[in-house]
Amino acid sequence: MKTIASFFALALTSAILLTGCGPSGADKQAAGDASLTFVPPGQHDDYYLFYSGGHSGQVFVAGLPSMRHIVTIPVFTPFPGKGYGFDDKSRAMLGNFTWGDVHHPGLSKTDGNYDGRWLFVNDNANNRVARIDLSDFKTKQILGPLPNSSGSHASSFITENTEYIMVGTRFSIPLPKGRYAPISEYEKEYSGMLTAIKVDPQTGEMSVAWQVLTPPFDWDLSSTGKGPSHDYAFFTSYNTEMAHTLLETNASQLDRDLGAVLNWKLAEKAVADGQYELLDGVPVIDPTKAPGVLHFVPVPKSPHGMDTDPSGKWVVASGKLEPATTVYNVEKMLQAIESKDYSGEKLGIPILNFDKVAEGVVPVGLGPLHTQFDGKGNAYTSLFIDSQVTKWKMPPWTDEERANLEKAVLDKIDVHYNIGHLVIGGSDTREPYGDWLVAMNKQAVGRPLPVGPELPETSQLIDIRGPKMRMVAEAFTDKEPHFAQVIRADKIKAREVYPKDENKDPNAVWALEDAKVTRDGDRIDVNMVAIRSRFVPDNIEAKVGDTIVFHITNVEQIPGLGHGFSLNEHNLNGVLDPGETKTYTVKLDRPGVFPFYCTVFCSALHQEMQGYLAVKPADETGSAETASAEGKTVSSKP
Ligand code: RUQ
Ligand code: CUA
Repeated sequence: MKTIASFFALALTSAILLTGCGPSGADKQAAGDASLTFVPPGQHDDYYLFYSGGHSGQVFVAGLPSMRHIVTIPVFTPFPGKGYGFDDKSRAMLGNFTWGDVHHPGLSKTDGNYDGRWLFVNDNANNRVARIDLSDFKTKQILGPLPNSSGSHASSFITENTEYIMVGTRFSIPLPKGRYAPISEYEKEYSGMLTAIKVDPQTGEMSVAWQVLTPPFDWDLSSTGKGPSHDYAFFTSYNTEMAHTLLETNASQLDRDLGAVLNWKLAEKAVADGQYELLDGVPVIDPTKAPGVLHFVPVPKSPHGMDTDPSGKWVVASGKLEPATTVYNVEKMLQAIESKDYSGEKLGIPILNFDKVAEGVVPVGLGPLHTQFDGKGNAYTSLFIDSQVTKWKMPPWTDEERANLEKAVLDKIDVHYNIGHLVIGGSDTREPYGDWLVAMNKQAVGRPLPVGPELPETSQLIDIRGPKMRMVAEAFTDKEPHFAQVIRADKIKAREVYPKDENKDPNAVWALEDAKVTRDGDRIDVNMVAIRSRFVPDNIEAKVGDTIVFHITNVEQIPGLGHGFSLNEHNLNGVLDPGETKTYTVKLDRPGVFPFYCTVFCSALHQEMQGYLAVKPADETGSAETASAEGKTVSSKP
């Protein structure tokens, strides 16, 4: 009996499967693939994924392979969630800008590999570069607007030992900035610029080191050398035509544009030898007067990305309007430079002979943009028009492959839809991780749940461990990742609190009895303690016309125990991490009583963490006092 019952049960199950109930084969396959990205609750991802946030002005941090968003790092844009852009320091850093356009994050390197210290990002709109400290995931410096540069698109690309961050200006303008010249004089009066930003090896502090003047091309992307190409940085331009209107057609005339081959060692030497002129305070090298600093190399056609492989022996560039990608042989480039084997010059800059330095042109597909490397001899190129990623074999090629480079194309995979950048962890280092590829796609119609006409961006995770690429997961982000960087999680040592003994802020107060209010003329300094679950002092008096300066110390030393500080109707929201001191300056322009409270859910009595700033009319006599039981008025000079 039992056997018969089992037989019927089995027959029934088979019938259900055959008649199509339950997941389809493709869905089951997808579910199986997704398990590759599964990170159980409470466990950590293997990698950090840092997305540039485009015109959000931020950086998004996700885990890989789960693709889960972990945190947003505000860089060029105020972000109340982290109290960024409200305290005096971050406000000063942002300057008069409230946004930026972040395109290319670049991790700091030592000996050609990521060292986990800093992440640099560019602002294409306002010509700035910022440094994020990876010990606390906070923006510590914003450099710029850079002199003599307008649109820092070709950055942030980091040299092998973080000697420099390379920047190419996207737009050419009359220099120095502030000078007018009619656009009809574009070729003569406008200039492009390549910039080297020096990074202090101890502190990460950035400063503009020197610049190299160029014709008014539009510099697009960059890549730094390593190994045999250590001394070099490479840049593409999409407007060798030097058009200034209707670039869509006018900058697509030539079959080959010119890329730049910059020898930064020789540029350093030129500066040391005094071969420069100061322009807006920066040593600017005229490369026609400093031979060797700059060469051009022809790149087919309207190029975009230019990427150096892990060995530093090959540089790959893609022309958007050419269905192929070109591999340059660094050794041949160096020989050509050495023997001055040129095919001509442009405005005094020698042009390397394409046929002598190009190793081969690989027919990857339509609209190639960017290339990444897996460290196992393979390259992966994003195809904007075909909406695909092509995997292909890097040189050295066999004679058979060389005779027909279609044979070097190994695999293609569809992405949805138009892909821009793609990233493989460590692709720009000596040792790529070579296991995951993230495709960052534009115009992802139909992918997410509908959220209105403007879509989020999609990124798709592709497993590249086997011979065939395999898409395993998809995630969405706010606008708008361009490029990303991936680093092994154990490379980053993130701190959990700011230890009390490392707090060097002269206005920090740690003991409740040291909290105080000090008046000096129209200025009131409040040295305040934030502790679960109160502010000390919590009652403060002032008058209209005063400037009140809050120096608030979160004295907690427990991981994750932040406090906030919001002052009603004064557009102020601070966030203080454990052990942190921040300063907030507020000009008091109207009378009233303004509550302040903690915005971070810090304890069971978080709601009680509040106080009052009572502002008297200006003509009322009496000086600022604190009515708080703790916290005292130390000096009160009327
Ligand atoms: S760009 S989609 Cu701003 Cu990096 Cu190539
Ligand atoms: Cu402190 Cu809520």
